[in-house]
Amino acid sequence: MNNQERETHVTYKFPDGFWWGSAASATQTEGASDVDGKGKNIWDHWYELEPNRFFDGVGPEKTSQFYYKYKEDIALMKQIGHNSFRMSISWARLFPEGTGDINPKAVEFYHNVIDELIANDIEPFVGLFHFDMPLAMQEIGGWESREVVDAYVRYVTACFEEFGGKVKKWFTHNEPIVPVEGGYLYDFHYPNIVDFKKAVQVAYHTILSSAKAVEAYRALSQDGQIGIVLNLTPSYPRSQNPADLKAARICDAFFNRSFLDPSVKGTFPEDLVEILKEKGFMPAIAKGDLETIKNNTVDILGVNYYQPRRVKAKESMPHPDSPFMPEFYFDYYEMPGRKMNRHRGWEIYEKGIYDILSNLKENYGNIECFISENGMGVEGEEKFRNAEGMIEDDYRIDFIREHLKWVHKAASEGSNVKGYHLWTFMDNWSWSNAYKNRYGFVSVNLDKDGERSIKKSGYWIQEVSKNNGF
Ligand code: BGP
Repeated sequence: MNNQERETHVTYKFPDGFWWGSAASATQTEGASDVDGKGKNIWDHWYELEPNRFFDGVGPEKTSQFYYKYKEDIALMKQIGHNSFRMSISWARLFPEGTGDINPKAVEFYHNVIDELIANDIEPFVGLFHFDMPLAMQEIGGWESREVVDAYVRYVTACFEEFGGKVKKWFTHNEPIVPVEGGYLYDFHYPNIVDFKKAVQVAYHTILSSAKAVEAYRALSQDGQIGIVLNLTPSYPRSQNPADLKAARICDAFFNRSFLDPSVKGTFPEDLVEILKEKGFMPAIAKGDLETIKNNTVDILGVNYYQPRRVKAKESMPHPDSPFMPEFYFDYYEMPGRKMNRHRGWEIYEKGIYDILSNLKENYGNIECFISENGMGVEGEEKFRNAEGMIEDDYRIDFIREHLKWVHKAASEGSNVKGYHLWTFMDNWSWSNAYKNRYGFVSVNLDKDGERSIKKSGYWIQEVSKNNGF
């Protein structure tokens, strides 16, 4: 091998046409939260109510200003070799009241962004709901309300009609379990309710809304694919003893199969349904719903993977007055020697990504999928900026590379995995951590009007995408 061959020698070669890119969401990047007719969403509202619940008191208006800088940002995506990018449409920008008249300025903005991506050979992957319920819809009950499901279907249908000629990859929801957990169980998203029964209704309506979106999309016979993005957290038992195994299985039912089964198979996990029935937590299900869910499973699955769950059998019973939680059935434990991203408090377990892909291959018909988020949030990255002004984020390169090795292994064993998107393209505002942890291939300097600069990982992924491997 001569030197040049050695430099471009690719050990981990990915399937042809592999999607390389990153993901972001409207509320976390656009800014312009009250201009050009955008309506308020729950984040704008919650920030007005309780700014102290947000890290450093920084709210969603202070984002990376993608609304104004999208051309510059898309040029950077192109520069670092992206052939795809997942964005989301803000429902409250398109329909300020959630329903009713469409906002022409928003239509124009999203056309401009989509056109700019396509002109740069970057395939737009478009999400329709990324945690940002329009306030007007929350005021009539949010996902607890059937009316909101209907309004969502009108909103997504308008998106398909308006943008479907250009967008060929749609996603009904991003991590739909997170608004359930945050908003209705663990108090980290608005409306900050703690009520398991409501949480189940919200989860159920979200699942139904996704199936109805798939149905609406197919009715238009557009030649694209529609999917959902789920955050999957493999549940590993502490030991092989039956009590630990059972605990891990129930945890998996609550946090993974709850959304995965209906989205991909059109059915609900029996063990979970049994618990809901036994405890009197079954949601209200209208006639015809279950057929809608059964008949409208997704074409493609986005997998967000950050961390596993380490599970053991329940050791002590909760206080009888404490509100019902999934954790009534299991405890978490800290696996000795585990690797941690201490900034975010999440375990790093690269093989988890392989286990998910293997599970999809074995148990979910090897559905077409891609890694739609994976990433490492790090505090204080400025200290890694070198004399030339580049952040040397070697830890992020290691993180991505080690995960990609497992994705590669899964692909070589027949997994139908088609791409890898990092969370996220550029440092952005996070729901409760604002700018504490930085995730991007590109840094955003908030003190210098959001000045962008490509990090070392951005140059690294440029090579990886060019070589379709590393
Ligand atoms: C996922 C979300 C993203 C993003 C990411 C990082 O759950 O889809 O929107 O925020 O997690 O998490 P965080 O911002 O909380 O560190």
